Amino acid sequence: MVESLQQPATGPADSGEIERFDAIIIGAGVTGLYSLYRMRELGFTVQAFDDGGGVGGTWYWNRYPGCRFDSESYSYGYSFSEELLQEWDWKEHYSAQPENERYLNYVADKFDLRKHIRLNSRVTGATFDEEANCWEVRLEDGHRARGQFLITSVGILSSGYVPDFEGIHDFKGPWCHTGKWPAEGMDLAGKRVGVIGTGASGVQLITEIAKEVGHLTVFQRTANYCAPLRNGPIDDQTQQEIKSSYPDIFKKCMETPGSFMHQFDPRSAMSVSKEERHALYEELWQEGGFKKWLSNFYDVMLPGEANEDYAEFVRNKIRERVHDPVVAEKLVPKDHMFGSKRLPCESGYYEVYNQDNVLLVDVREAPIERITPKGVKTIEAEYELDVIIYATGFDAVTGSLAKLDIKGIGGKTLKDKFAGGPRTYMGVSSAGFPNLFTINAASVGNFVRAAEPLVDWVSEAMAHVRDHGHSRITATVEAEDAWVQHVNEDGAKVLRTQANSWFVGANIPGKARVLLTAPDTAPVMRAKRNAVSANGYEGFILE
Ligand code: N01
Repeated sequence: MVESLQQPATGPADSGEIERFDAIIIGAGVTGLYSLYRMRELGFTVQAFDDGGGVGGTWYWNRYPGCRFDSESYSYGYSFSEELLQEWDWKEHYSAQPENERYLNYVADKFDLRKHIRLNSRVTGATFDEEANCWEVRLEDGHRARGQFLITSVGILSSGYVPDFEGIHDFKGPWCHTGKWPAEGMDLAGKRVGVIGTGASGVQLITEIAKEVGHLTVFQRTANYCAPLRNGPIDDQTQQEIKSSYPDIFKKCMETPGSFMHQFDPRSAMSVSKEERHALYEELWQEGGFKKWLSNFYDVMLPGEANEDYAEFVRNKIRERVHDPVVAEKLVPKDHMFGSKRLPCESGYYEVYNQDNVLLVDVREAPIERITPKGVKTIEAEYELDVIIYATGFDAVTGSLAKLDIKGIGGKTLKDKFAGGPRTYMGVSSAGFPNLFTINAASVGNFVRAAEPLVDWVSEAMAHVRDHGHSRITATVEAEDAWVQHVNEDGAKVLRTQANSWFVGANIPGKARVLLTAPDTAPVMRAKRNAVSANGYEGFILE
């Protein structure tokens, strides 16, 4: 496997002494950077540890070709600084990884956050000291630090998953996972490349590398509903319009279920004629990004007749673009509802399969048997390859937390506690783990829009603890049980629990199948948290 992102550790030299802070943050990605900023503003001493060689989290590690936003760039930036909003020019409507990484570096510099960040520092464990009421964090290099609060800003999709294929290490050529793409890149020009996985990462990667590889073999287990991203550069006039309308953009985002800029049409798809319905489908199809479904009839994103009607519309769009009808039918999803898995956006994905040097292998029909020294062997054939790329996803939400070896009261581990699925109160606190805030477990949607209010709420809860002279805050068992029951019962009704995907842990063999995030919309989650704090942190014990 290619592993080259690691650079020497930066930060204070390890003197063997235990450093002390008010709060320790694990992760210097989108959420970690804002946590640092916000908590420091509230007067806390803070330190972030990140195992990456740079800041950016997801936007540091996922540097595979084609990686970019599929929410509008200007809806994804931080909103907390008007100066930042006016200074930063997003170059494209759906910005690519290099620019996103630059943006997060710019934020780290502008707000002087780097002095609180220790890079190349993998946290290997954290234990709650019950007498001192603080967390002790251990790093791979032996370094230790203590803080009253521990904040896991480790991202929901950061623990890469490579299937345990027999013979995986026998392969003679280079191979890597999309989420750990080497900084110096992979030499794919003219090579025979195999890509396993066709989720959002695979779709972006395949489209981009098909332009340079010698031959591409795509191993697909499940076809996805992909739709055109319609990216483009932002011209000067649009740039000015964006900058003058940020309050409006963010207000819109705060009102929608997933914190995106788009609001559903309040009509039911089936309440209008087929002509009218399809006229809106077609009109939205020409628009960028998620607008195609998030500005659509509201019931397109609910299980039922409208959902299937729109699914067939998308299937036909796929059929129109792929020349070979047999290949087209393989690319048409038929085994899950539209929107029940994450919907990838693409920029020429289906046309890739019209290239003579591209082969689609259906590994549901003929599963992968093993990896061989020469390539990939399915039960039907062996495919000889120079490079293998695993676009096989992530052990979402709980995967990264489990790796941290977090020990709470009585030495109990978070990993064991979460073995049957996350047991939290509102995704942020878990009984028996005082002063730990798991702020990676936000609702899904536009990540920055969801993360900012969540970090604000957690930071204010920490200030409340400090200002009232408490030493601990932790969820009660009752509040946690009620939350888990809510996630299970109401989660069963939402579209994203209707298919097997990372949303429910079903992509990882042996992982419990439960909704890993809140079933609530973003406005409902914010209202719930605000009601909890307004009621004196109802559901928490303050000691
Ligand atoms: O991962 P995935 P991803 N044999 O889990 C296949 C975000 N994201 O990295 O569907 C063969 O979606 C698996 O097949 P199946 C976004 O939230 C955002 O692509 O399980 N195949 C699937 O095709 C997204 O949802 C952007 O049958 C195997 C693929 O691997 C999330 O990250 C861009 C297999 C994994 O798809 C994860 O996306 C990229 C096996 N044993 C990602 N195991 C943006 O645009 C797995 N697969 C912002």
